[in-house]
Amino acid sequence: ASILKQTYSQRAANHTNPAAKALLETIERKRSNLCVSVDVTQKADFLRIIDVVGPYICLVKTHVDVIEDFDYSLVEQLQELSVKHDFQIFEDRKFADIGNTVALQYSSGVYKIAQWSHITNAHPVPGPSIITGLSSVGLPLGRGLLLLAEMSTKGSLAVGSYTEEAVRMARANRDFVIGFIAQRRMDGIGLRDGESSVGEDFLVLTPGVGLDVKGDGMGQQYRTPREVVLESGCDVIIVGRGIYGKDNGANPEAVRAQAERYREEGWKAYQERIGS
Ligand code: S5P
Repeated sequence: ASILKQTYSQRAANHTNPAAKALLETIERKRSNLCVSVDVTQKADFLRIIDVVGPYICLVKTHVDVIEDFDYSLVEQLQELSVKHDFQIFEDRKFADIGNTVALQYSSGVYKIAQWSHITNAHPVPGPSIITGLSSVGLPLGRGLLLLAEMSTKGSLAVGSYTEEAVRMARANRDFVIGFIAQRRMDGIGLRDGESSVGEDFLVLTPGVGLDVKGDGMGQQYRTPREVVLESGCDVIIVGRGIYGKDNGANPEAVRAQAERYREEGWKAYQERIGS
């Protein structure tokens, strides 16, 4: 059957990369295609939000470099929560440098991202060498990479032939590149004469998801879970401020209610897509 009609657990069998498999299995087990993006600057807010949304999500997306009181114990507490609530971890690092530099940024420094983040992402702008650099660190650890093939922002330059080249880079590195940050399915994009995308199953994780507002006044553009999952065929919805709000998730019951709401909307759209 077409990928669009396959269940997440059927699709887990299409993958050999451990991070892709684990994400798909987690989605099915928890009946959640919701990833929460926790973009807050204080450790206490970060951990409280994750503990509240944990039961409703398959994946936590972090920007670890915005946390002001970061120390490595934060990583240990995040890992404990990921076991407690059964979710995967995605550091949204958006690597964009030469292979040697990104390998250092991924493995070393204060954050040692490769040690704890199952999934990370990269801009394709440097070309295939960025994958060579990151995979030298991540592949032996069973990690997976997403390429930013498109962006959610107004005026994004990641369109047309740039997006096509991103998909070609992924096709050439299917052991490590598990999918895309994009706004729609990438199946068949950038195929050259004689090439086919049969047997390909890239995951599409999609930010710019919100039910109540259309934008944020700084270029972000929001679409609904239904538009993203049902109409555009994406696999995971990424929601930040729509869930933790304007007050860094100060009201846990409000955060919990939003997580439940987005989980439900995302899952309904998926069920409608596969026709169950
Ligand atoms: O195209 C993109 C790619 C990403 S990873 N647009 C995005 O918004 N993101 C990230 O998703 C962004 O860095 C932020 O962490 C999250 C969206 O947050 P929200 O509060 O607007 O839902």
